[in-house]
Amino acid sequence: MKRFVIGDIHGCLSTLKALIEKIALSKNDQIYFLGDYIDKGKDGAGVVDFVMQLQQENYKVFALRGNHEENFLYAYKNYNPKTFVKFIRTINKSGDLLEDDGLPKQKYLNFFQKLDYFFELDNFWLVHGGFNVAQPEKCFTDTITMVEKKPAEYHEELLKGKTLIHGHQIHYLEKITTAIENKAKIIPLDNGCVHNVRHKIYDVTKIGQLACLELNSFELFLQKNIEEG
Ligand SMILES: [Mn+2]
Repeated sequence: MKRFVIGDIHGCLSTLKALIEKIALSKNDQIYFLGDYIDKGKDGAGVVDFVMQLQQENYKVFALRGNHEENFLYAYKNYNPKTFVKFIRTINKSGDLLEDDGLPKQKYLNFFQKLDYFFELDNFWLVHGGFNVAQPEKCFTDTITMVEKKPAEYHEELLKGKTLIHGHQIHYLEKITTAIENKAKIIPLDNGCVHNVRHKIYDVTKIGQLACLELNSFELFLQKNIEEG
């Protein structure tokens, strides 16, 4: 049994499918997603459909919540017809998550609401952003920090010496591979796969890949962005 952890996908469905092929996922394996399935890229709804399909086909899927799923739910909770549709369709380019009348499709709401904030495994913590280690009493209840924290921080005692694996903040490939080679206590897995053409801050020659770490072998799998258009 292998345990695969996949970073931020942001609507890159073809890239995700290619990565799943590359790792030769079987139904005995576990697959963990670090959140941020939607927005920025062109097919967030398709990514969620694909993850739900894996679940329905009885793959062992463990899905975390990113700030983009959290923000979708927050915007819906504070529903305002004009701003909600503008936020989802125009700003986030995720109109496919909505019905024609502008309300969210129920299947996506259900999926987002069920997403976990973190997983604790034998030797690992998996979380989208990080933990509030500055306030120990809130460390495992501060869900805003779990989806939003940048940069992720470590605390030996609170995190029991287990390795923290997170997404949310784009890291250059070299930073990711170095953390894995050194078995660092914090391992970032977001290489900004959606940004293969331009980015206002990052050098796009060092980002643009969807990363997957297999936890038993510590092998890193990379899939270059293959989205069209
Ligand atoms: Mn994020």
